[in-house]
Amino acid sequence: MPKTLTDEQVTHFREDGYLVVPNLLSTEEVTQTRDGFTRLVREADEKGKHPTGLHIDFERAFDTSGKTAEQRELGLRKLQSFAERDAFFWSQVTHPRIVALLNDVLGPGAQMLQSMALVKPPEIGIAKQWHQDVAYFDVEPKEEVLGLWIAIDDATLDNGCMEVVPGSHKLGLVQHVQGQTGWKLPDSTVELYRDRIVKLPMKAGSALLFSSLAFHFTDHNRSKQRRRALQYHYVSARTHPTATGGWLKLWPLNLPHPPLAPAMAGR
Ligand SMILES: O=C(O)CCC(=O)C(=O)O
Repeated sequence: MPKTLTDEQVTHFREDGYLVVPNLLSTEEVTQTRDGFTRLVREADEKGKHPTGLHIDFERAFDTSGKTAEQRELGLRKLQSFAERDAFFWSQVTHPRIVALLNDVLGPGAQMLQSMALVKPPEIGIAKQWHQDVAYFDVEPKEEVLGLWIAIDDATLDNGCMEVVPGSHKLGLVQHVQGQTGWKLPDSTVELYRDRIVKLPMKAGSALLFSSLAFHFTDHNRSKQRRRALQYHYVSARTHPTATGGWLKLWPLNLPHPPLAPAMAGR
């Protein structure tokens, strides 16, 4: 497969643990993705229960009762496990442009570990504390897990753009503690790296390819605009769940249909 990234880009990814990929999605693809989020929220009930079983969470400060689907979308916090159930998003996860990118950093045969969309509603979208994504994933080798975070709105300093600590992926998995939104690094760890933090505002359609060992954070949304982003996690062909990760599913990217779409269930 021809290379998509330059040698300099691959070196940046390996040394710093992340790489910004400008314009990974076209304007039209960004619009289609936003429409996909709207469709999934409208297919779900008031509590966010979707017929296919994908997960929809609303921001804690948002009360869904008595709201129309259109109003509920403005309180959306997270969609999870949707690409493996939905044809539009499965075709995005497995798009040749993305597979070529993965090939450059993970080698051939990458698999999808997880699909998420993270939506910070205007003004009430809370911060995701500093963490390493592998704190959530019982897989090995941890060095061969990466996230592809794609901005679906302009991600700015006011609405919660990504922030990273370059080189932190070389520390391996460090201790986490439970925080308001799941695992987080202890404050004392974050303080050690505070002066190395890089903030990464990005245009809609641009992406952050990052090691799942990289320390990262997104702040509260203090703006009046939503901040929608996709986050797909991929692993190399040889990555496997550990003894405690038996529940994890790894999806090969050459499957022509979303593996958990209702019509496929039970096959
Ligand atoms: O998009 C965000 O707000 C942060 C996402 C993130 O770091 C995560 O869910 O692991």
